[in-house]
Amino acid sequence: MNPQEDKCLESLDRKLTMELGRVTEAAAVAAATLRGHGDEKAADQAAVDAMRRELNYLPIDGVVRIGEGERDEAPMLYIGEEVGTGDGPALDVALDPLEGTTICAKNTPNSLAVIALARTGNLLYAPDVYMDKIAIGPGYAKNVIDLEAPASENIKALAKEKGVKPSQISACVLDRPRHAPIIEEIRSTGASIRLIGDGDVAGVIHTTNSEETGIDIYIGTGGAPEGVLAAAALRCTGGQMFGRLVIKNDEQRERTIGMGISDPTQIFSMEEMAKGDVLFAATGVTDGNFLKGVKFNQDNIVTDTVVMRSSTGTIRYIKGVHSDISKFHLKD
Ligand code: VTB
Repeated sequence: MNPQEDKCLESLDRKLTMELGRVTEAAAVAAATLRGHGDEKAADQAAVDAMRRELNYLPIDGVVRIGEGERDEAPMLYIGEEVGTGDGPALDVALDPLEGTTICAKNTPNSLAVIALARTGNLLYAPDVYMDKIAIGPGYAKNVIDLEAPASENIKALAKEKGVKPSQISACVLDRPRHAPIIEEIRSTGASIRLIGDGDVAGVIHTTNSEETGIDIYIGTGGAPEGVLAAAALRCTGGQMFGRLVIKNDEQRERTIGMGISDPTQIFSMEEMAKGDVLFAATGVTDGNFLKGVKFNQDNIVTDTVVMRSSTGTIRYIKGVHSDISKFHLKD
């Protein structure tokens, strides 16, 4: 690429960062119309439809790499679907129109609409399996955390690095029976645990602003696609994250290798999960620790969105006050 072309893409990226916020706003508003209705599928479908519509206005030649599932199981935003107008840079797209479908269905905190973009080949094409994850926010020495070390050691190392007692550290963990040993380990240090029902993309992002969220570290096993999305966000905010796929059988191993991951047992750093310049956007669906949920007012709809870019490290919080609500194509 010659320098002029590069510059052209650079400025396109600048605009794209802002445009991405429109994509997550649309998905979040659609999902929020079904917030608290107890119907995960309907809320997810509404978010998918809205995100896809808005995404296809973007001047990109995008391919969904982290999406709603394999082509045969997800009719829209499936892995491999081409998105955008086709005119523009060739990009990998990672998305989750409704991260935390159960949270949305119950109208509890921290469900989000999320998306990340990177140049083709720069996102980890992770299969829909579990991933062991560990993440902390910015400002700590390199390699304070170690995915292979016991949770108690990670808590103690982080406390030392932060200059506090382990009892002053707070960890975020998905509330799942599989996490019983990790929970016991963490509690043995005196640290506090925030158990979350779903939404580990938000859980990881919360570590980046512990003063606001009260979360210092994320530990546990969640979805691999959500791991890549979280890594993309952390690339922009700073922080450290490591992930390793949990491969349970030969079918998963073959699928993983088929997606281009030659060593399925590899521990990926956040830089390996999301390389190069990364753009990330999220809009709150339900009220959360770092983004408010969508508000439906008499004359407008209000959204709370964060857009970020790794190459500049700029993080923008955008409060959208939408007076023309027809653009959201909401059903009665
Ligand atoms: C997590 C969580 C997601 O999946 O990744 C989780 O962040 C992992 O799967 O919101 P299990 O529910 O099987 O534990 C979600 O809950 C939904 O995709």
